Order: sequence, then C-alpha cells, then structure tokens
Amino acid sequence: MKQLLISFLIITAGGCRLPAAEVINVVPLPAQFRVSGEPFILNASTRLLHGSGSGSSETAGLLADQLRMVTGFPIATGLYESGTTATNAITLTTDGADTALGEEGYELICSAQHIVVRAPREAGLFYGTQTLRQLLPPQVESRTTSTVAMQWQVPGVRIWDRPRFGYRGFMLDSSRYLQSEEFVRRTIDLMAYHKLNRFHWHLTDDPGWRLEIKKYPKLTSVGAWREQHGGYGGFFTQDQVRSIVAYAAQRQITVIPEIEMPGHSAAAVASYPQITCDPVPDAAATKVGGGINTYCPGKPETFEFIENTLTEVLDLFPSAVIHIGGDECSKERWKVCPRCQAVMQRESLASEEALQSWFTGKVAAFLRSKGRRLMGWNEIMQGGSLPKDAIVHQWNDDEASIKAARAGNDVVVSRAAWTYFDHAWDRESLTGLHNLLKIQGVGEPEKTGYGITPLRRVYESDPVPPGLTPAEAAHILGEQAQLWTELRATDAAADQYIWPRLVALAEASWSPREKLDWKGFTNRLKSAHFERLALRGLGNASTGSDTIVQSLTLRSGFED
Ligand code: TNX
Repeated sequence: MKQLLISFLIITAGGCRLPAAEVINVVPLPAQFRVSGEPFILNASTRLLHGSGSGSSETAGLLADQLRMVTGFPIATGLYESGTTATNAITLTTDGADTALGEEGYELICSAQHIVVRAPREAGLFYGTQTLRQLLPPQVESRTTSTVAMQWQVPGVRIWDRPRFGYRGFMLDSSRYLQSEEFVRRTIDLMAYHKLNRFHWHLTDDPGWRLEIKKYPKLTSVGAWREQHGGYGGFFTQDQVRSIVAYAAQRQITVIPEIEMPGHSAAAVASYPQITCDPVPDAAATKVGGGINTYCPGKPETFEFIENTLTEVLDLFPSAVIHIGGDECSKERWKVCPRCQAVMQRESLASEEALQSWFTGKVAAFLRSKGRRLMGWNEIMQGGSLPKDAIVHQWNDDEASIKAARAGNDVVVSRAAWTYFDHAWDRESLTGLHNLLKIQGVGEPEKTGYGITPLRRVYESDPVPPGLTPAEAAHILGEQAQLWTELRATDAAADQYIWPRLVALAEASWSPREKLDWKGFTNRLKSAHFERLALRGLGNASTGSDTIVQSLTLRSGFED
C-alpha cells in the first residue's frame, strides 16, 4: 500500500494557514491524502477520457454532463489509450490500479497537467469522480450554466481512498407514508454523492403495500390504501421500480427490497385474508400502528403466496440480498390457530418463536435456491436455528450484534438510539414530535420511545461492538441509518429528518475510524458542503440555497 499520507500537513492558502483536511473539503474524508503542487484548471479544451467498460463510460458520462452544464465547456469524451498520459484531460482508468484499493477504492492524482482517477473496479472510478466534484468549487453542483466568470480549479492533490465498511446504507420507509419517485431518485443521488452503497427500501408494512405484484393485484388495489388519513395511499409500479433500480445501479447503489413477513403484514392479509390464521377481512387492518393479523405459517397457501410474490421481487431487484423484515411479529393468533399448533407439533417446535424461526428457515431456503441471501431484523434470531447465511439486521443494542457475530452470522448494524432518523435531532424537534403524536392520538408521547439523536451522535457511532475477536468483528458488514415515516407525511418533512444526519453516517462508515474528527467535519460542512447540498436541490429549491444552508446548520447543533 502506498503511503501518501502526511498526517499533520499544514498548507498555506491565501495567507492563512489551514489544516489540509479543510482544503480537501471532501465528505466522507478520504483515507489518505496529500496536498501538493499546482492546481488543475478546467478550460474549453479539457477532455474526459475513460476505459472501454460500460460502467466506465456511464460514470464518465455522468461527470461530463454535469461539467458541461455548469462550465459551458464542450468537455469532449473519448477512450483512454493504455500507457499514455493525456494532458489537459481527466482520465478514468483501471490500468495499473493498486489492487489493495479493493472493490470500491480509488486513487486520484491531480496536477496542473492532468487529473487521473485510477481504480481496480468501476465502483472505485465512480467514487473517484464524486471526490473530484467535491474538489471543485461548490458551484459545480448548480443546475444551470454559471453566469459569473468562474475559475474551475482542482487543487494539486494525491488521494488514496477506500472504505472502512463494504456496507454503507440508508433505509427509507415508503409504507407508512409514500414518497414521490423524484424524491427517491434525489435521495439515491445524494447517497451516491456521499459514497453510500445500499438503499434498503421498506416497501411493505401494516399501513400500506407499495409494490405492484402482477399475480396479486389486490395488494395494490386494496393493500395500498387505508381508510385512515382520508383514504391515503399509492404504490410504485414495476416499471417505476425497474427504472429506479437501474438509476441506483449507475450510481453504484444496490437496492435491497424489504418485503415484511410474517409480522407487519396487515396490508397483505387485508388484501388476501386466506393467508392469515383467521380469514376474516379486517377493513381497518391497514393503518399506521398495525395489528395482530400476520401471515399464517400453518397454511401451504401462505408459502405459495410468498414464493410467487418473491419470484416477482427477485425479477425486479438483482440484489444478492433480500430483506424479509421479521421484526415485532405478534404471536397472538398463532397461539390459538389449530394449523400453527399442528405445525409446531409436527416439527417439534417448543414455542411460537421457534415457529417463526422455522418459517424464516423455509423462506431462506427458497431464496437460497434462487441464489439469493436472506436478511432480517434481529428478531429472526429468536427461536434459534437461524441459517448461517442469513444476515442479521441489528436494530437494538450491541448485545444482538455480539450474539449474531459469535454465531457466525453477518451483521448490519442499525441501532435505534444512534441511527434512527425518525428520532428528533434536538430538544425542540422532540417537542415537535410529541405534539404530532398528540395530534394523531397515537399513545402517550413520552412512552413511544422517541429520543434525541443529534448529528454528533451519528458521527460518533461505531457499529463494531467492543470485545469481539478480529474474526468475529469481520462479520460486522457495516452500518445503516433508517427513516421510518409514521410521522413524516411529506417529502419535505422526510428531508428534514434525513439531512444532514446521513452525511455523518456516510463519513462514519467510510473514513478510517482514527481519522474521524468532529471539529474538522463540521468545518467542512460549514465551509462548503452544505452549500453543495443546497445546490443539488436538497429541500425546497424555491426557498433558495441560503435558507437551505441555514436550516441544515440549525439541525446540526453546532455550538457556535
Ligand atoms: C420499530 S425497527 C420498528 C418500525 C418502527 C420504528 C419507529 C423495526 C425493525 N421496527 O416498524 O417504524 O420502530 O421508530
């Protein structure tokens, strides 16, 4: 591994001495970098060269489109000729890349003559271009051609960068409330800008089924609508989903669908009551807050339904991992259901928890037979017998991560107290949440468990619990934040809860732990990054970027 880092490098910029990390205003902070030499300045003759792979040309295309739009320069693209060094060019190439960069790492070298992004894989090239955008002035993120004379300058720099974790995720709950397709794309876009690589899409839950399934049209004609909130509803068509999945893939993001089972399934069983224990249609079942109606593991038709549904899901989502939920499953109906009790006897299952385990095992086997892997919330561990290839999605505390890692299961960490973005970011927003709960009449606010998760807490979150051996710790694949939307009815409200906390999660899961530095991070946010986010259309663009920067700052809890 090439050692490019000079740890305490201080450079002189415009007469004032700035730590290098603030000149390299890149989020997440690269693993290693060195500022040196003259800057590269884009001009009307600058070209963009790339390798022949389809991913390379798509990545180059995305960068070229943006650069052309804001600079007004032609930015001609072309194929890179192996072994040459083109001047006045940005080159993206896999040639001669350091294999230690792995699946997602890249090297970026910028001098007055050229910029080279070198990576063993296409994901690395893509991440190199995201870093490059952040090395340019923030105005590079505008939606229109710059009308003022700009110096499109990239500082002389050498960067060697790869992520701490292979799994860096964000979950969006589209069941409780549904977002616009535009919002989903923009969120994916911003995730990619921060080098996040897994979009976990919570598409089904009690209050609404949001994914078109051709074989079961009632899932969306019945299950996507609720009497509550004035007949609220909607869903994503298969065409929309295909195009969102492709959009994400271009940006190196895998979309992991979550199809909740056996609990959180009121919308499904309201649509097809024959797959629940007590097939009485429950019109009020589809509502925020859910119910005790779940899939019946005692019926063959339940598994037929699940397999048929998942078959369409697998066709839409190429992800190797499929999330089946598994959390908070009520066992009330199972306890009195003769069919469930008969399965328990036949399979010698001592408890209803063991029945859920058996159910999960059957679904895991189905997914495995199709070359996919099951992921589920940590309740899938209850009842024992979780297959070793299942990924445990841990949302409680470190104990669950430790237990899963020691059992040999891979773990994705999403501890509620650190990474649940439906929680408040400060005392005032917590009061706002409590007021909303009162308006909705959903229980006593103080007992709902909503807490405060400030930006700094997200930044300091470490998904690897202390005390694991290196072999056990290797099972911690990474970290993920979630936005549950029981109280987030609009896209604008969702944005408020996601940003800027997702930026902190991105840096915490990409940058080396020893490089994390709250002060440096907040300086980068304030000096350029918030402006970039505003220019990229975060929040309501019509309110103007100053207002967006102001509200991002407010939600950050900076002391000054
Ligand atoms: C728990 S986390 C849930 C969600 C809720 C969330 C609210 C998890 C696996 N289940 O269904 O939306 O709390 O914070």
